[in-house]
Amino acid sequence: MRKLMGRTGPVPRHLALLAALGLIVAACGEGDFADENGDADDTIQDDADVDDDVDDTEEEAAEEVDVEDAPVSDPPEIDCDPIEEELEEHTINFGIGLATNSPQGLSVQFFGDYLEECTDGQLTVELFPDSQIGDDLEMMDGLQTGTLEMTFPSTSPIVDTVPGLGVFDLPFLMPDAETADEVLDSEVGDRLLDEFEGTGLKALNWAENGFRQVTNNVGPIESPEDLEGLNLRVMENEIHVDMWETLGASPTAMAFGEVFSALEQGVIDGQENPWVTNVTSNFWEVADYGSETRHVYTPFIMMIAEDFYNDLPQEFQDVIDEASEEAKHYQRTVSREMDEWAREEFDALGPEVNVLDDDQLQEFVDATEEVYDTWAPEIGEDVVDDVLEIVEGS
Ligand code: TK8
Repeated sequence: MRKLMGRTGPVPRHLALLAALGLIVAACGEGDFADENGDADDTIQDDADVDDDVDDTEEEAAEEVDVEDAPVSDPPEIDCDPIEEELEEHTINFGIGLATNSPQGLSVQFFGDYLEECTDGQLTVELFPDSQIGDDLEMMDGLQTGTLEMTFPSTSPIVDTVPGLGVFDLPFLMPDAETADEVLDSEVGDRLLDEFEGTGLKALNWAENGFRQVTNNVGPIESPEDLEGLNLRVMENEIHVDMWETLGASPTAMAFGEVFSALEQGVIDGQENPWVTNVTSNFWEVADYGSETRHVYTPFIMMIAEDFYNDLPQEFQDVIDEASEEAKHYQRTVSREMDEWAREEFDALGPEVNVLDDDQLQEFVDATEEVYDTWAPEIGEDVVDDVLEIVEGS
């Protein structure tokens, strides 16, 4: 038996460019990814309609949570000899699912500052936060079709491209952030990133989404019985669907950008994301309860369009590599610094919060054991074994 160790704020008024870009991305994104990869259709709901998103966001007019009180380190010093040689200038459009003030958003801003400073302003980044121009799969599609240069998806919706990433979707796998680092920065971590080669997507680095917690409008989650019949939004990933069904919930796979309004309209009872997302994407506004279950640790992967990257001069490629390496460390640091603060903030903002103790969590661990046996062959036994070896040795 395994033992347990251990939508969003005021989005800036849409620029014409942004809306246009979003429409192009959405149009190109529709269905393509799922079709190319076979069986994704059944888990993917209707693609977000960008026009609707704009209206929804204005109606929501949620207040942005002030993260200035969060115990967050300043970005590291940028230490480089700026490239003085004049090369072709580029603006890198960088779309993300989360908010500008999330660890993801903060690290992309730092990444942009790094590029700007070290290329003497020749490479700049334009950030499109809050799934404004599409969800993880649509933005990846944008990279593949040349309408977007960079994005930062969770691993879970992209297991059709690299099945080994599904290892991170196994319930209660990761004991803590240090072990996550060991896995991400290991040989198997490198292997998984290398598997993107030739897909049109270049995986630059691992960052972290973090440990996921359940929020809902029915009651506190303390044991699997509390999940009975709960209509929980999950990521577009069949391992997650299976895990929640195994626990007795009624999961609905849905793209991230639709979650806030689905909760607001009562289409779903709950969702699960790290505390920092539950705060910065305003899920506290549409939840009565938050339960610290830490059921899955999800990484993020910083990605750049392969063709765009390959066509850049070596000097620019080197700066992008360095900047993404620095941004990765900063992102992980901030994510961890904000996690506990965000739980307290979520609590202070209204919902009732409960933290499950090890005995309570063990019930969930025992109940989901079979998920490993079901999915290890799909994920790849070698990947699962390599990751378990690191986890068990930690
Ligand atoms: C944002 C997503 C999000 C993920 C989800 O683009 O879908 O719930 O946790 O962070 O990647």
